[in-house]
Amino acid sequence: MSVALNSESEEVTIESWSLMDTGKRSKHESKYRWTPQSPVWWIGATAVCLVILLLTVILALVVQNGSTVRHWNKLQVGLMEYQNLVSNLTKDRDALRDERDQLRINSSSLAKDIEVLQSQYNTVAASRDELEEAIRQLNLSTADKHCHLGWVKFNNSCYYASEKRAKKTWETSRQDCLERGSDLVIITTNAELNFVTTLYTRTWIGLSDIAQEGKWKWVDGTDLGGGGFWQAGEPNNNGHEDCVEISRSNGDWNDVSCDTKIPWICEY
Ligand SMILES: [Ca+2]
Ligand SMILES: [Ca+2]
Repeated sequence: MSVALNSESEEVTIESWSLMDTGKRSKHESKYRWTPQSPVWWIGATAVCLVILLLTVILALVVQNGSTVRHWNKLQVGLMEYQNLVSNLTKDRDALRDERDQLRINSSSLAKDIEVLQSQYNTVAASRDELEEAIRQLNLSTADKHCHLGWVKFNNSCYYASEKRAKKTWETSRQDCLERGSDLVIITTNAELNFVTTLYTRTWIGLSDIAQEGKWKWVDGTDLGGGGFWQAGEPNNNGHEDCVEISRSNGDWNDVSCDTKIPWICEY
C-alpha cells in the first residue's frame, strides 16, 4: 500500500514510514500540520469557503424562494380575482342574453300590435274618407243653386212647369224633362207637394209602377216605400194605371194610364 503525498511525488509506504528517520518524518509531518504553509490548511480553508459559498447560495435561494412564494401567492390571488371577474362577466352575459331574448319576444309582440293597429287605422281612414266624400256631396247638394231662366226655385231645387196648353203622355213628358237636363219632379215632402200644386193643379210626377205592378219607383230608381200622398182609394190600377198624376180635385196623387196627356213639371 502506498500514498502519493505531494508534488515531489515522493511515495511513502507504511513500511518505508516505519523505516524513515525522525528528521525525515518531521519533514513529512510538517506538510500535514494545520498552518498556512500546510496544503491541508489550504484544502480546509477552500472547503470552508466552499461551504460558506454554498450556504450563501442556499440562503439566497431561500430568500429568493420566499419572494417567489409571495409572488406566487399574489398570482394566485390575481388568478382568483380574474376567475371571479370571468364568473361575474359570464353571469352578466347570460343576463344580457336573457334580456335580449325577452326584448325579441316583446319586439315580436309589438310588431303584431302595430300590424293590428295599422289595420284598424286603415279601416278608420277609409271610413273617414267615405265621410269626407259624403260631406262633400252633401255640401254640393246643399250649395245655393242658380236656376235657369224660366225655372222656379224652391228649397234649393229648380222646377220647370210645361207651357200652359202643352200636354203629353208620361213618357214624352219625361223625355222633355231629360232634354232640359232634368227629370220629372220627385216629391218627398208635403211642403214640396204644396209648392208643386201652385204651379199646376194637375200634372205628371216622376212616379210609376211600369217596371213591376204595385212597386212604385221614382224616376231616379228609388222606391216610394210606405209613404206617399195618395188620394183616398188610390192607387187602384183602374184599367191598368201605371203612372202618377197630381189630381186636380184635391192635390193628392192618383194612378192613371201613362198614355193620358196632361201638363208636366220637371225638377233638377
Ligand atoms: Ca198600376
Ligand atoms: Ca187611379
